[in-house]
Amino acid sequence: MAANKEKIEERAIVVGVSLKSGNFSEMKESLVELEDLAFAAGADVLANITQTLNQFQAATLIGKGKVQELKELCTEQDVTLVIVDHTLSGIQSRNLEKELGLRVLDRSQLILDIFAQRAQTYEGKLQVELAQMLDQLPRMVGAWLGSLSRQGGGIGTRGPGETALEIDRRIVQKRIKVIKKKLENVSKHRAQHRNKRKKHQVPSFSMIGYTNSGKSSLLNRMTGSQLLAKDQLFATLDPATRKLHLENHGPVVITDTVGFIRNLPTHLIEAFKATLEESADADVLLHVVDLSNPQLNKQIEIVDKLIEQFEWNDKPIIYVFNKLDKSNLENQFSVKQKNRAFTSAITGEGIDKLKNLMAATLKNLNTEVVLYFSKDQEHKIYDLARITTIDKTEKSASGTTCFTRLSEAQIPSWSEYLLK
Ligand SMILES: Nc1nc2c(ncn2[C@@H]2O[C@H](COP(=O)(O)OP(=O)(O)OP(=O)(O)O)[C@@H](O)[C@H]2O)c(=O)[nH]1
Ligand SMILES: [Mg+2]
Repeated sequence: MAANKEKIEERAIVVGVSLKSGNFSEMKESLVELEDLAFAAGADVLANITQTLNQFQAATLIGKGKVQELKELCTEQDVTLVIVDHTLSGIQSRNLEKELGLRVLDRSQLILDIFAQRAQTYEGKLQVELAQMLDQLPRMVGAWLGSLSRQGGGIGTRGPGETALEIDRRIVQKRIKVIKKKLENVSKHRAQHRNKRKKHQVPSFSMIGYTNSGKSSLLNRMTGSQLLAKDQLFATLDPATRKLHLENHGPVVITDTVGFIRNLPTHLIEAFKATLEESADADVLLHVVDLSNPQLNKQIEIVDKLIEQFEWNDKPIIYVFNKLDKSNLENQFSVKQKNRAFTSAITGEGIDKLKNLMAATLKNLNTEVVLYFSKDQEHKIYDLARITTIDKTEKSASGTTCFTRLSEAQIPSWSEYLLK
């Protein structure tokens, strides 16, 4: 994966942990991904170490011996940052940082840092700040208690500590309130935009999928846009909507949005609710999959689970198996999903088939209707042809009958011409 070369400042070591009762290969897969994430954040990953434990250690997550091993490796490699592929409590972060004399991040904090680096828009920046605040809040208690216990704690030290902690917590909570309020306002504005689109009755698609699967590239290829597409995790943060004319249907809009990954921080999901609502509003979801990725089925499973969690599964989903140009046959044969298209955003292969499938999916969503236009209303047929395909027309001396399909949203504005 292409690194953020211009920004590489950190020399990092990544740490994978799992329980003996857990799944070792899953831990390895996740750790490889963590290296990509570290790369995307601008760190050079020099080494990785793993530990399988009977149970996690309350003080440092990993065992004492492992901390020593890690410390030696850090000195040897002149490391500036340690990233642990597991959630760390406030106490654990603090203890590890003390032991190692280095900054220690966990997976969530790393992802949040990437998002903080990428955020461009006012809304994006607010969402990231909210996620970071929400993430920090539960860690604060542990970090404070950790510091007290290190000082010996006991009578007299606890009171002021708790007061200071409460003040800090209140500051963070206050800030959270302020950001939420600001985000609500942005969200309202955005909803108004969407309503406008609804009024125009334009069917909408939303690109979703694992990060780096090629969502932005596909949107660019289909609509001739120039959205940022990059071999980097989480290249896209802010949603973008583009128009497209589907030959067998009419105008539609497609929205590109932030990608997903395994163990997406829950605070991030909460903070990005407004962005995700944009997808929730679409008529059809395009689930873009990197067909060339060895983990493709795992990635589909992760995205499918999120779709379920967001309660989007009542929508039609088209699986778009992208990067066909560099995938092997074995991966292609492993595809089980039925409503699917195989594409390459680079060569353009399969894009027309995808567009046909999109039109057909919309058609299925629509209801067959028969509309009658008297002679003086016939100019309305041009408007009709702009939003849907007219399958058949029958002319008579007094007017024209049209056989077509309309969506639930479209029908009300045509009710006066409706025969059936
Ligand atoms: N070979 C090949 N590469 C592709 C294809 N589609 C996208 N890519 C490459 O994959 C990388 C990621 O593409 P993006 O379009 O940024 O992916 P994305 O899904 O928008 O990623 P995020 O916004 O980071 O979630 C880029 O380097 C693209 O050039 C494809 O069909 N074939
Ligand atoms: Mg993108």
